[in-house]
Amino acid sequence: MNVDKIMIALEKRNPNQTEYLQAVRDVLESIEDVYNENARFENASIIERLIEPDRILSFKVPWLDDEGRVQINHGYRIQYNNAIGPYKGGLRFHPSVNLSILKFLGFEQTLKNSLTTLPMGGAMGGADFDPKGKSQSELMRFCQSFMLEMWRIIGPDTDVPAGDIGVGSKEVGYLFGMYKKLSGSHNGVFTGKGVASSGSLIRSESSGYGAVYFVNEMLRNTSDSICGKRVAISGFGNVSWGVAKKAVALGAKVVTISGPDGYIYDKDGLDERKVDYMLELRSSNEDIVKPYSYEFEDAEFHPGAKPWEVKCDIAFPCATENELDINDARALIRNGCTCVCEGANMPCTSEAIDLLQTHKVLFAPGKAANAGGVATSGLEMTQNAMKISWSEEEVDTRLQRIMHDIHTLCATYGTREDGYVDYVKGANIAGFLKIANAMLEQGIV
Ligand code: NDP
Ligand code: 2IT
Repeated sequence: MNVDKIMIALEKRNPNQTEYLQAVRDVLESIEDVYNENARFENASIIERLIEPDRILSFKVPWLDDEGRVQINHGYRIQYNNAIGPYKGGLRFHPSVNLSILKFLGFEQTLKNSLTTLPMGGAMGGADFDPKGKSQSELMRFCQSFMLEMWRIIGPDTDVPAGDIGVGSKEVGYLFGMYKKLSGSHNGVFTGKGVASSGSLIRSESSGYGAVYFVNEMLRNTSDSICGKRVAISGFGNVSWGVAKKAVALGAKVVTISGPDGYIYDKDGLDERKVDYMLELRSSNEDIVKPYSYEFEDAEFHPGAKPWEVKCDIAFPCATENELDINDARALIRNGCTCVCEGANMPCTSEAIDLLQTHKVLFAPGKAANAGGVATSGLEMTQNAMKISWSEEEVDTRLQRIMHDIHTLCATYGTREDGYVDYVKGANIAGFLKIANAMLEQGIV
């Protein structure tokens, strides 16, 4: 494989799809050596087949707002790769959604799912719909219209969607309800369902919990732990909340959360009550963190700024892609940060990652660190297929074991001669090899 040659061809076919091209290039650069060591990969054009999604369903989503006006959004489902299991991945509702973002997420998901050790292929979907400020009836009507198109191509053994930005258990509930009505079948076609609808305990917390478990695994290598560390988090959504909840429970001091309007600096650190308040903030459907500073008067609100200027030991970017750039990385290093863990998907730019790694900062890429979310989705699929529900303890124990195993995989393929673990390389190689070997076994399909 010649990375530049592949990238030039890919760019020609997908001009301006910057996020997609960025995600592919980062992976190709990591796996180049391993790929070129095995001629069977090249002979079967594994990489050309892996970077291209299997298929994309694109559809319009017409719906009526509360004033009776017709609104139209664009919906998508990308079935990326099903070499190791049914297509599996989230749905994102956000005005920024486009094919480049969904293809990057689908590609990352494919490698991430491979790392979970569970049999899941990769997929991603969503719509350019903005849930902000919508009424419950509008949300429900939108979800129902979205499902009228997507239900045809999903199923418990073919494609199993879940949530992502703007899609939590409430939206999953509306989507699943319409799927059930159309298909006449109550099966495990969605994960992230409410517990009453046969969802798994801990699924809501799992992406954030998993990221904290992963950090503890990284720190264990140096006989350390997250207890007592100063932690900066971005975002205030599902992943941020799970990270805050577990980090606080394990004795860390969480001093920031953030939103599109700016960040909160809470010098006393979050406690259980404040973590619960994050859920209230989120469910207000407003899109701002500023109200936190009214609720807790000692907390400062910094409008229009990012939390990476605050002194911390560990940073968890948990909001969205490319939110932590090289200047932010410089500020973190200057302030003594020793560990950056991607709770979101690709929140750090490639330049930021290079700089962090050059300074020997422990760096966990999202496809390894936030894999606890989809791994617990996998556990939800297993429970649904077996028609049983595991206890909270059972799910959490399995999640911890999975995060431990992902860490081991990354260390196996990413440890350098000086002992520093390049988790980006480790995750990309381990994720790639499993899929590539499955594709080799299955022939040219
Ligand atoms: P939520 O919708 O619960 O929260 C997302 C947070 O990011 C919100 O604070 C949101 O604010 C903010 N945000 C979203 N888009 C932008 C943007 N373009 N600019 C600035 N801020 C933005 O989503 P999740 O917590 O579920 O997802 C967060 C990240 O974690 C994403 O990268 C997602 O792909 C990833 N992830 C999610 C998993 C899951 O199971 N949910 C699992 C693993 C990773 P607002 O939306 O109000 O603008
Ligand atoms: O990015 C992710 O891993 C998710 N949004 C979760 C996907 C899933 O199928 O649980």
